Amino acid sequence: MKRYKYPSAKQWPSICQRPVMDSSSIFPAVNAIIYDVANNGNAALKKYAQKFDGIILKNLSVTTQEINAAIRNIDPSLKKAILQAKNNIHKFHSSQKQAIVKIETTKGVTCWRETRPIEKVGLYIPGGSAPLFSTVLMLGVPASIAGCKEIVLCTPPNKNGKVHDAILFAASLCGITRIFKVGGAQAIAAMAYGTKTIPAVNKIFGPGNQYVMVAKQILQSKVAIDMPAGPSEVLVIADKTANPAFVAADLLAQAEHGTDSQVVLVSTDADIIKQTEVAIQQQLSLLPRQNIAAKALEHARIVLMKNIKDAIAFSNTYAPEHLILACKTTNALLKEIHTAGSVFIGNYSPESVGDYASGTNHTLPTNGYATAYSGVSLDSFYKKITFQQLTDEGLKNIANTVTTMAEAEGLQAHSEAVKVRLRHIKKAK
Ligand code: HSO
Ligand code: ZN
Repeated sequence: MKRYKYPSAKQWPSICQRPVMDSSSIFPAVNAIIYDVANNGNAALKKYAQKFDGIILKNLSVTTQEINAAIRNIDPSLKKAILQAKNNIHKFHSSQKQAIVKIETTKGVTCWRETRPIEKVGLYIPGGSAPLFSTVLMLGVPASIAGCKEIVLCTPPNKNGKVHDAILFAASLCGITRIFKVGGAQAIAAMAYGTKTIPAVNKIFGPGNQYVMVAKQILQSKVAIDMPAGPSEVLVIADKTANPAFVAADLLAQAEHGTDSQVVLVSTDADIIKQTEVAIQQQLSLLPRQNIAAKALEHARIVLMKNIKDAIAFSNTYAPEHLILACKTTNALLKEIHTAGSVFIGNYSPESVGDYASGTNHTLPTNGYATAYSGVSLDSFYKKITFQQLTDEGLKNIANTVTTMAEAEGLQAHSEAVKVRLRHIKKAK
């Protein structure tokens, strides 16, 4: 862990720096996979399933029988948990629907905006060391509320050629039926270009390893993506009211994601820091993923600050994916938070609840992108179209403004498109 005591504001940016990930070395490999999938479609996907997942696949699609078996086989208590999480995520994301507001900007000139679902979306769900079926809900629920016509899901199969029951159950809850046993950069390429089996989509969502991230980055000229991604992060602000055992647990929850997880503790109280460090050591030894968490903690940062105001300002500089406020919070303090993906307020709001079940989305901007990006929401699955309608009166009211500006830009035809109508209106009267 790296420890800092009362760093000056000048030092904050360097403390806040994320490790620079140089992915240039894997670009050639990812480009080759993309090229192969674009040209050889399913055959390339089956070749990579054998190479990377160790399985010979006859069929890339998950069958209805497989989905039904997963629904039958899933552990009843897990089923119940997924159902409650899905309901909360559904409630919160449904509340994001917006009414159409028509505005008369000038008399007779009416403007408004309407949303339309992105027609085809692709969801990528990593397999790997932890099958993230919670991410199926986080992406599938808003996609289905938005009304996306085609929702495609790609996820790598295990060694037996199977997809985790919970992934299939969560997908079925969201009405997703087009599920493919394809992982890695090849899955992103398949959803971008389409193959005989897998439809090409308009936007790709979801986390993944470096190969997946690089593939999304490369294919951005062909398909929209949710957001650039980096390792997951948490920043906890703790004052003397914090509970060190809770803070330690939250830091470890983040650390167990991966050895590259970013863990930051900012506190105004040296005792709380000390007690949290002790609690981390006690709790760490009990965790099944302690090796991963311990590695992540090696580059964790602990910052002692003079006051909460500085702690919040530091957090705004860091722009954390998750911000936990283990401190006395007031509305005035919340207003000071300008930059974060998702905020957890008070001692009883661990990040884990947002990761799974409170209702908010867990697909959030990392790597400082919270400065300009928002997490996935209902909006992420919509396009917004603006409309305008003018009456003859409206056109007369705005004509002079448009013709004056058009002519000053040297665009006479723009001006004429207005004037021809004005002459027509005059004649008709
Ligand atoms: N904390 C992760 C989401 C997640 N956690 C999934 C557990 N499962 C990124 O926000
Ligand atoms: Zn998590």
